Amino acid sequence: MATPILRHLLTFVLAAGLLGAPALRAEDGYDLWLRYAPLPAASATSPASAIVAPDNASDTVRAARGELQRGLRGLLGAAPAVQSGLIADAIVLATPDDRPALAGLGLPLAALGEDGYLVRRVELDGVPVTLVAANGGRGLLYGVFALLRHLQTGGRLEQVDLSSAPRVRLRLLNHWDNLDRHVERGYAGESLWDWWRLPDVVDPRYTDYARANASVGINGTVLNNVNAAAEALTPRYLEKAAALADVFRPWGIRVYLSARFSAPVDIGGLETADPLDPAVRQWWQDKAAEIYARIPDFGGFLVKANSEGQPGPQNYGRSHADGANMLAAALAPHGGVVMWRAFVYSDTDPEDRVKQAYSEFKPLDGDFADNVLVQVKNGPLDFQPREPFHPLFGAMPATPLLMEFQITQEYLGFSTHLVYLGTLWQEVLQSDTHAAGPGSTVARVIDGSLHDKPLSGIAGVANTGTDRNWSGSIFGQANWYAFGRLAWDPDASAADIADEWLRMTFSNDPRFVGAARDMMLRSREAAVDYMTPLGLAHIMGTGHHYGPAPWVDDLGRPEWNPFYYHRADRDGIGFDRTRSGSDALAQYAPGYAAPLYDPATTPEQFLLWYHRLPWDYRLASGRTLWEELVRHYDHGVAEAERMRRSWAGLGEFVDPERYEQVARYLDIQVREAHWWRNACLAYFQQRSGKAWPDGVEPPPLPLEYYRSLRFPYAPGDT
Ligand code: GCW
Repeated sequence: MATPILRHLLTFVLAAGLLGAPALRAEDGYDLWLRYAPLPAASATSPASAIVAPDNASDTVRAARGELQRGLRGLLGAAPAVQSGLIADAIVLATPDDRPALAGLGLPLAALGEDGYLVRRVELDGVPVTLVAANGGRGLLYGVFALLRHLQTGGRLEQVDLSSAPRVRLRLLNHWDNLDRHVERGYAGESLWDWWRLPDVVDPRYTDYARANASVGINGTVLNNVNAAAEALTPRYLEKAAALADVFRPWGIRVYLSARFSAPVDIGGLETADPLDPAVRQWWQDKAAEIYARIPDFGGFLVKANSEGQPGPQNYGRSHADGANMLAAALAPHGGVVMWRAFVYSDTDPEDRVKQAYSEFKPLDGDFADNVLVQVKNGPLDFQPREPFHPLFGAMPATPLLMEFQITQEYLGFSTHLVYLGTLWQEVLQSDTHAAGPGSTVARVIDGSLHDKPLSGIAGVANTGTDRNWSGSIFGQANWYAFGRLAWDPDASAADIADEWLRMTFSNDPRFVGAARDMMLRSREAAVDYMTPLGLAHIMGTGHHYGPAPWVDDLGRPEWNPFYYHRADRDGIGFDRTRSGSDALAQYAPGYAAPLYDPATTPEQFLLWYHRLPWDYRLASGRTLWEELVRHYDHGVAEAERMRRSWAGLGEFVDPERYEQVARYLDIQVREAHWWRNACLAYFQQRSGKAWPDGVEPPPLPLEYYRSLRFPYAPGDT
């Protein structure tokens, strides 16, 4: 009997043969959204006659030119030649410096800054052309990708009219990649960086990585894990990092490194890493000079200090600002920045964990050097399926705050759950902090506009690895893509981004795009519902964070335990963060916090995050809290099943290899959604003592079964 894959292939080949349709070429996902698949004849756009670019092109302009040729060859079947003379219907890449005629066109080039671009049909010296204009090479590169995206998503060359400039300066990936290639929280194979063979062997894949990032405007990458090995700063490894920097440079991507705070002791032979010690300061200055000698455009350091066992300035009785400023002073002469993480919670402090970062950092506002950004996770806990925005956003007007999102799905089912994160990030970015009155969105804190900050940044913890498809799953690629697009424009719409990605990755057929976009847009809420509905959080398995474990209550520190976050017993469930509890709400501006003090005016999605309520508490629906909790878990499962059904109807639009992988993963997701629902409800039912609501299926197995499951080799663990 044929395996499902064979069966699918067979049906597919037969159907294609019978209908005389061209067979969809099997694809493994390596090409991401840069497949440049031939445009269907019906929508074919008029070909370009040539690519006109300056003779003395920089590496970046050469990269742009090459990408344009590659893209057009795929999309239109032929790559126009590159030449320097103008001819009608050419695509012209130009900056005001190399083509003074641009000045006469009255184009709004000044507003584009260094990285913005403009693509439109114009007459240049009397010749009708498609112009890609920018103030420099990077802008041209981004303009070329925008033009290709326009064609890939069904736009026509003769109608092109695009203009955009990034709102955020630093648009970075953070790799939690160890030097032994293990990726902390990685679910897509090993690290892309083959540290051992670098710099002698430079994998061509590094170029494709850079192309993919450049195509969405990502302009920097932190190569190594924030739980950093000091060896990353030794000459041997700097040479390797320099080789990667050489590959990335033409694509507008700078290299950054995570710095271990104790490096002067670990690899420098000093006895202290005290940031106020002159020898320590000198050591970092020398280290910076050494790095810049090898990597002249090195971006700077990312630092996790005094957090989860990492060393930091507090080991020497100094503050986070002392530590950050010491590194900032070493980098400043070279133009580098320090990204100092605010992900701190103490191992001795009994304060509500979600309050601790604010308590620690807010008093330091104004103390950081000009080239320091404080890097803050989107929520105050840890990349949960849903959290309110972090209270530091809006609360440090004198400090540039860099947003840290997590692209890799540590708490969201790993790479086998289809969870489109664009909607999660949009929800955070559009949250109103009320810090400077209504309309003070997180997006405006991050892009620097709210408090007039010249430095701004967004980082995403990467989901890339050695898997052929880069992200461990095809739909995981959408999260990488969406991260880049939102970093460029934090007000972009997650729905539009999903639409674009689907068209580039699969097909422009509206029947496909409509159904698949619907799956993507509902997927995150589905995951919230089958994992942590109504404001629950952090009830995942210990260490690996795979699967449900709300019952865990015996770990060394209270906040390591899922139980700490829900406190379910006979009387009720939830964490009281109002005045009668931890009053974490006091860390937010009153405009945001006021309605949240009352459960009746708290959005249900945050109900148990802010309130502890009795099981019989009635929600707006008229149902009790217990009934509503059950309903949400059931709804999450139904949504996962619905996704699987939707995908089953989309086979004709997708090549068999990618179709099958998505289908198999959806099987896993449905199975695990049931598992989450059953395990959590079995546990909460036991804690509450409540009867199963009418018509609800009790979990098929006893709680003990779910509690007994162990996952010793789950990927990505520390
Ligand atoms: O999300 C948690 C992870 C750790 C991670 C830490 C952090 C890199 O479980 O693996 O360490 O956060 O962000 O520092």
